[in-house]
Amino acid sequence: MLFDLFEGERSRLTLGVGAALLGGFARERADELISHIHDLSAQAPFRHMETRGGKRMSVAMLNCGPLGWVSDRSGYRYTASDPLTGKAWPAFPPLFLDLAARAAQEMGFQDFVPDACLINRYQPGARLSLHQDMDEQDHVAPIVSVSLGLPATFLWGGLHRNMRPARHQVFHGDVVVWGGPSRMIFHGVDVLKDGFHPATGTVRFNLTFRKVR
Ligand code: MD3
Ligand code: FE
Repeated sequence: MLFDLFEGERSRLTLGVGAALLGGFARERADELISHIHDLSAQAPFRHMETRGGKRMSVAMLNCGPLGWVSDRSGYRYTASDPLTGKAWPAFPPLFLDLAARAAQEMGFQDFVPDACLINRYQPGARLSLHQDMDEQDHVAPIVSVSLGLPATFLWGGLHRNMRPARHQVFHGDVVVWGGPSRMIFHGVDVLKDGFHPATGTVRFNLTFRKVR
């Protein structure tokens, strides 16, 4: 595949004002990140949340940090405890905070301290339809995302849902930072293709670090 030629290179791709894909930024810590994901999932299991309309999301999720994003028939919100276990979401592994701050800094956002990290797990066939992230009170702070395992296609739309999205491949260890005017862009992830990645097997993980409050 043509993309494999470039997979080993570190590169920055500007997606919009305040938004860029930092190729390979998390690569050298990827194994540690994945091992933390496995530990976290023993404390707060991956689950398929329901949308307000009662549909089961194809992406499985869990959270770590002070706040976690949840969705059910009453809608979307951030909570301090896991509705499944009643316990606080597991704490941030220090590496998570460190990596998120370094990636934000790379894009000029100083002192990024997220209070939530949503961990998405995509199995083949899973997708995330076009949406805006607007459940956070802070619309100024950036969001930092880390891709692990199988490659995926990001959909990068506009400020209106009806704009046809651009498509960007993301690979194991890639980081996307978006803030400023790009914070409210419609985005999503295309249907995950079958595959095998030595670090994650048959899945893709994505971490999104957010400042909610
Ligand atoms: C922002 N997750 O959890 S994050 C989400 O790969 C979410 O799991 C996706 O969207 C995932 O809310 C994508 C990275 C991303 C990609 C494209 C964007 C964030 C974006 C385009 C515009 C704004
Ligand atoms: Fe999103």
